[in-house]
Amino acid sequence: MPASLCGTWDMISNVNFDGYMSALISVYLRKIALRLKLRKVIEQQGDQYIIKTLSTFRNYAISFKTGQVFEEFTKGLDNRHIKSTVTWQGNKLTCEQVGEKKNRGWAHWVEGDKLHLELHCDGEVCKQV
Ligand code: ECB
Repeated sequence: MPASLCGTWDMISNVNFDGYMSALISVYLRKIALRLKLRKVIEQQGDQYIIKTLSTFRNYAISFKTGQVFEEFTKGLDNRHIKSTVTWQGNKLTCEQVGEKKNRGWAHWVEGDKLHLELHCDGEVCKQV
């Protein structure tokens, strides 16, 4: 069993967030987003998950069951409609996001007492802890 991702996690590092966002949105919002200290709140009951990304500027939340494709609308982010599927790959909770943007997705895992997140889109990779 992978370590639980549940809890409230405050960002301590964020590498190439601007590169990742540049694959999705224009420069104006990126300037605001780059300054944010994001908080993740992850809740789980069985294979049902809620992941909230919270900030002083905007909040974003998704709810899904692992292994089942769901319609995701990235409201307040890049405002795209995508088809998302979240599965466990070893110790990583991984999401594939199929839509207009190629090679889009993310992976969450726990290492020690830290939550890691890798976000990717096109050739860009952002690494958050
Ligand atoms: C919700 C806080 C961020 C608000 C930033 C506002 C504008 C930026 C617009 C688009 C940039 C693209 C993505 C923002 C990046 C992070 C927010 C959610 C990232 C994500 O997909 O998280 C996953 C994995 O934890 C769950 O939704």
